[in-house]
Amino acid sequence: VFEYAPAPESRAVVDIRASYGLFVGGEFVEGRGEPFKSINPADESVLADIACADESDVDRAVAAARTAYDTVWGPMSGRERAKYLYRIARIVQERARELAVLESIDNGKPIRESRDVDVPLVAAWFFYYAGWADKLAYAGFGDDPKPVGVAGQVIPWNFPLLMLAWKIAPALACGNTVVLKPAETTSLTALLFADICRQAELPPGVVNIVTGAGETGRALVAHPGIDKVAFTGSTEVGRQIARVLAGTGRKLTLELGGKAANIVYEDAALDQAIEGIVNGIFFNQGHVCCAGSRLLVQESVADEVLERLKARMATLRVGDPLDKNTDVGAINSAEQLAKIRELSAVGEAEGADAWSPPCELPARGFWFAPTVFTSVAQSHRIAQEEIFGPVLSVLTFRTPDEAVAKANNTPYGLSAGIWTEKGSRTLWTAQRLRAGVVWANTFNKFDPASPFGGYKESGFGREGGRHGLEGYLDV
Ligand code: TXE
Repeated sequence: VFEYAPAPESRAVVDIRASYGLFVGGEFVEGRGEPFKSINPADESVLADIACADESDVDRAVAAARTAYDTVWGPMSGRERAKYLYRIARIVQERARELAVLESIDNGKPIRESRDVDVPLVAAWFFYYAGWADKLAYAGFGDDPKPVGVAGQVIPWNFPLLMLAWKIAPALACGNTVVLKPAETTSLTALLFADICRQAELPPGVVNIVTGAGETGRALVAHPGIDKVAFTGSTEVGRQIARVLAGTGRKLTLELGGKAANIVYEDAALDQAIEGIVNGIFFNQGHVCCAGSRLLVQESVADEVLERLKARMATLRVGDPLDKNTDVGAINSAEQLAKIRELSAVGEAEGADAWSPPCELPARGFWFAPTVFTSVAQSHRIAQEEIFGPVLSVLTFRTPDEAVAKANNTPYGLSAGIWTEKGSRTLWTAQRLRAGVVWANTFNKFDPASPFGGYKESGFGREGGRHGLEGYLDV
């Protein structure tokens, strides 16, 4: 199916092919839908043609997953399954450079992040869940919890490899087989992962990758052969999926958007807090569901925090994702850039003040300068809606009660941050925040042993830790 001629724009470390097939039953096969192009967001060049799975392809993939579940993976002992997961984890480590470079080319994120955060966490996730595969009887779900069967998994483009690991590692550890659909703008590392599955000699059909856009995702989640759906993406699509699954008796977990508050109290260690604010909103260009997109700063230190924050923002390097010194890379797609621009324009129209450090953006590609909005009111759309870009909205508060009330005043409830030197204040605040994750004196820290997931419109179900097994087991 492949032409192995690398696309002219491919960079030295990775061999980007001209076209890619679907991964079904352990083979790369052609899709029956109309192939689409994967674009490098940093220069708008075409990276490759990607196969599109239509309904019949999804059907094939689900059938392959079912056969693998019935004949090999379901009956296999947890101890044997663990060996495959450990093997995948090790190959991810061995091929880390290739994975990181391809992730940065395809997604636009800085190589420093894909190299130091995304790829190491992918390996960590497989190591962690490998450890559970033969210990499920000790997970507190009864002596002999059973796998659910075939999982249909749909993931977004912001952490293509890491979201894949969050979905696939626990599913496999519990004895399920999977059909996963990556986001249409970031299929390449999922297909490289398929190659890793082959290298690990994972039995055919245990992992299947169907590429395509929303139509492919729709066909997957609606397929009657799927026993469990796991989705990460927009709240709107999450709602649609919940409607499709209503009344079918099939399991569903949803990880949707966020509008996290990063709360800075007047007694916080400000140097640290500034780094945390910057990391909270500019990490991965702000394409982070748990991004600290609202800064809530206590009034008495607001001027100082803003002054220091602007000085720090002026040092951020925006540019080539493959440059090791880059802090902020490219926006993932033209669509996402348009959304960020639109919401930023709404922010100004509603009366907030935008500020960006002077920075030259590349002429080609999708770019947005790090931006901070002040004079933001709680009712402003930029204080309520997920922008999913490098844009921070600043609000102030006087008392801890007011901080909590403002932090909780959005439809979302995924994450939050607290900056204070007082432990008692941290606990007081954390107990009152309606958010699935609360970080104290840090932000955007992830660990496979720690459950992650939302309250309210941020979704339900947990990924990571022992709780992450629950969605993949029948108890
Ligand atoms: O999301 P979609 P988009 C938010 C963020 C962003 C906005 C839109 O605010 O600006 O969503 O992003 C697949 N049935 N988040 O349009 O459409 C789709 O192909 C089944 C937050 O990219 O939800 C992709 O694989 N699947 C978020 C995946 O769903 C469908 C991460 C996500 O795409 C489908 C991403 C359908 N009907 C965006 N329609 C987070 N929580 O991290 C689309 N898809």
